[in-house]
Amino acid sequence: MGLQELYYLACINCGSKYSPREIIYRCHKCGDLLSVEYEKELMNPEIALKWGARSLSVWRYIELLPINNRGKIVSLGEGGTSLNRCDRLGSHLGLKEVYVKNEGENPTGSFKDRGMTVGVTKAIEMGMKRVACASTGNTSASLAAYAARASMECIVLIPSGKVALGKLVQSMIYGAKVIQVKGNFDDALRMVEGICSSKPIYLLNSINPYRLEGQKTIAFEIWDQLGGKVPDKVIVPVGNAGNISAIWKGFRELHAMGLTDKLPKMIGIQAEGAAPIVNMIKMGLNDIKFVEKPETIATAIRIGSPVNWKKAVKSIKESGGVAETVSDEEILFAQRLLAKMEGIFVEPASAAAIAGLIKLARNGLIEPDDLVVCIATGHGLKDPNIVLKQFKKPVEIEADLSALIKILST
Ligand code: AN7
Repeated sequence: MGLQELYYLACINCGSKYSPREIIYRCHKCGDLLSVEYEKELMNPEIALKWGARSLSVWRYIELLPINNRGKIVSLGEGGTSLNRCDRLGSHLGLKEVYVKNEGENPTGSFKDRGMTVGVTKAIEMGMKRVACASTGNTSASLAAYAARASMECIVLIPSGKVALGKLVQSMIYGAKVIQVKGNFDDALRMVEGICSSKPIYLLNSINPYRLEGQKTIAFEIWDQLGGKVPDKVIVPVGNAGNISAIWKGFRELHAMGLTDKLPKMIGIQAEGAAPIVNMIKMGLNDIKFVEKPETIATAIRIGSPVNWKKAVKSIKESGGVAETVSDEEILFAQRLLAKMEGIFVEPASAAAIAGLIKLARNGLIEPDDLVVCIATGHGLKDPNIVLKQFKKPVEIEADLSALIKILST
């Protein structure tokens, strides 16, 4: 340490500024969310000259990440995920340029790793020994892994019986203390915020602004992978609403640095049974009405009180984007379509972005010439049960060649 930081925390509502050395999750004056802001000298295109020499990853963009000690980064090789051009899917939908950013390629299989590499590094800088989160599964899997990597104690609260098998197994094997709450994600988040404000435990839900800094690198990578271009539209599945806000912040910073003169429209997709943000935007309300009993098969986004709703609504409105819901059936259909047409297997929450693409293309809200990027947030193997339920058991034959020839000819 001993550095003079080139960043600080600012309240998104009243603008109050806070030192990055303070452990704080909400503004002391008005209680609103905080955001990491950088000094003007970093908003400079010359910063990007250093990026080209490094491989594609979260830490390629270290100049714009809020870290003081570069020697103590907790990493598992996160980021650098592929941006797949999907021409078969695109032409099926009448669209010229569709891409899928496959965040399932991250170390624990979701985009959460981008946030946790920064968040857990920050926890160490702050001298914390314990970290905690509430989670629908991916946040806990990721935090458990990074905490193990950093030799920290990890506590995760999950909604009882509502976390996909693969994610539950991950938290267990990485050695986290896993606590099932007889309630939903929103209940678990309330509890974990309570415990972290009264004990020296570092909170790593997306209310923590450092985590979102890691996640904004999705925008930086897309810009890099498109050769310095920015998409027309970016489609993001929305749960607690941190990721869409983080990605928008990334694009805005590229703009502020003079690296692009264009910005994408941000499109947020929620599941019908858990869509407080879409409802608010579509109904033109000024305040959010939380969903008390959120329900969807996409358990990752089964969230009724998204903590980052203000940031997300601002991202969608400021960018000129839209918000849309998709049904569970549309999600499962999109999941199969993407797997069969493009060889990309994503979990249901991520398939919500593809379902949103299909719906909006049909409604004319995505134009044939648009360059669209869908964020596939998590790997399909996280939730194998949802797929097994939809298929019959594969055929079984005797172990001889004639049986094989027979079955292949029918
Ligand atoms: C695959 O793990 O909230 O809107 O606790 O796992 O930033 O919350 C997961 C969220 C999308 C929504 N796709 O992102 C958690 C959790 C997948 C996810 C989201 C999640 P946010």
